Amino acid sequence: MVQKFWGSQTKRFTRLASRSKTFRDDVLVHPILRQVADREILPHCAAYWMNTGQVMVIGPGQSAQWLHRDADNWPLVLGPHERPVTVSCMFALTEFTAEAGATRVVPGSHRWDDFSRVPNPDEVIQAVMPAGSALIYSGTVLHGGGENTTADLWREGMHLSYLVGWLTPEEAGCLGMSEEVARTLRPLQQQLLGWRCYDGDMAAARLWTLDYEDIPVALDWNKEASS
Ligand SMILES: O=C(O)CCC(=O)C(=O)O
Repeated sequence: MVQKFWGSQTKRFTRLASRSKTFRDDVLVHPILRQVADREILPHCAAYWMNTGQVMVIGPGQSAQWLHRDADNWPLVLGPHERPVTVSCMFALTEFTAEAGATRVVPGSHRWDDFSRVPNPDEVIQAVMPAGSALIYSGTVLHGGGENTTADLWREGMHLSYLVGWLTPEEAGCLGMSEEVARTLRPLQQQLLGWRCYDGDMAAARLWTLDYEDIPVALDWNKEASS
């Protein structure tokens, strides 16, 4: 099932923060994306972290992916009247044309009263955009990869999403990178990648701790740096 969702003619890979300094220094912490996340999901958590950082390359012959909501991962919090928990961004690394499989989107579907409703064909549009552009959308917007009808064009997209810090992300961001690299990062990067604990407002609202401590404390990062 999940293989069908990923696509038989689609190449995907994760661990972008470990593979690319540009990703971790410029993309992961991009001010525009964080402004969107600060406005949409930060009101509902003490901090958010990375949900996904993936490259999705749709090849010739790939059929359209079924429409879905990123928040489908957390069914109990999914619903039009719930508070948003995740925001996503799809970057066009190559030109997103309709023929090459530009992402299909159903604008306004995050406001539907009935999330089981199937969209009419005329409600589905494609995020046609030049390389270098990006589509930012809420986790409750219906969307999916488009069909690639070209003979030889590969549509290269990069997906970054954030999630409220009290939900489990799709990717185990911290396991995708070595501790050696993680300890050199800024606190914000560490927190987005799961190398910091989630410190809520209440004394008892601490998650993702190690030995009851924040991760850098438990791993003695500062001590080692100053010795
Ligand atoms: O490749 C795309 O345009 C969208 C892919 C997607 O939404 C997903 O795999 O979750």
